[in-house]
Amino acid sequence: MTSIKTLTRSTPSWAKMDATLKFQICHGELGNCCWTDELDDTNKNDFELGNMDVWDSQAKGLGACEGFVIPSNVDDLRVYIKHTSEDAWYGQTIWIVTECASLDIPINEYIDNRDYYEVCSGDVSPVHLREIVTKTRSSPDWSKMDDQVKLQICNGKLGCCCWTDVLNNPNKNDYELGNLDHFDSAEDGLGDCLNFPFPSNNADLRVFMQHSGSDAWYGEKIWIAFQDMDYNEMEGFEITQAIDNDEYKTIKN
Ligand SMILES: [Ca+2]
Ligand SMILES: [Ca+2]
Ligand SMILES: [Ca+2]
Ligand SMILES: [Ca+2]
Repeated sequence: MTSIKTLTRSTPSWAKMDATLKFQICHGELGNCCWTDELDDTNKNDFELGNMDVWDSQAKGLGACEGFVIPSNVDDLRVYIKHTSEDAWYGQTIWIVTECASLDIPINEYIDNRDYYEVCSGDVSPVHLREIVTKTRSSPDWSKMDDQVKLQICNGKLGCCCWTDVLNNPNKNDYELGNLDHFDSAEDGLGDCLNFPFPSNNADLRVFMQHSGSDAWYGEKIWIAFQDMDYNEMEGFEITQAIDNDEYKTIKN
């Protein structure tokens, strides 16, 4: 291995960071891994909006990953990122570069708060998302909503995420007091989450919600169903707080 390259997203404004990342690269048997040091280019303000940074030396923190042997026919490369502070980083792509190859991995989620994740490289043996069900609280009165929410659903790996469109049944007044609403099609707004692959029915799901508009929603629970699941098998997540305006909130992390 000769270098790692990182491309920081150009939006949103908080995508940049003034902190560092550490990478762990593994393949083959358990423990066949290298760690970088903290990636930090002392001659440059790194991880800035829209910028590519190249980590190709000990001085920049490549550490034990410099010269780490990655066979050209490797089919199980695993990449982990350790975040080291409280300044979130939202990358667009990372590259793992060897003398004869460059593997690019898209990043579809930000990392923050010293989290450590395996990076999603897309090799899931999938089950597919088919339905989302929401339950609105029956009280207080303002729990109901005529505005819009979208969900982001991720599995345990950094960037293995889909976004729904606005979840809305075209022929129904959704999110009314005490009601269950079912979203199971493109028309209902499942967006990229419709048929999105997850590694298993009991994947380590992480669920986030984005609200828009000024009519708050106070849900009670959200269920997510994969292919052929019946209602009783759906994985449910309690909602513990209302969401309003342009808030983005964690339902389960
Ligand atoms: Ca910076
Ligand atoms: Ca930031
Ligand atoms: Ca409301
Ligand atoms: Ca409504």
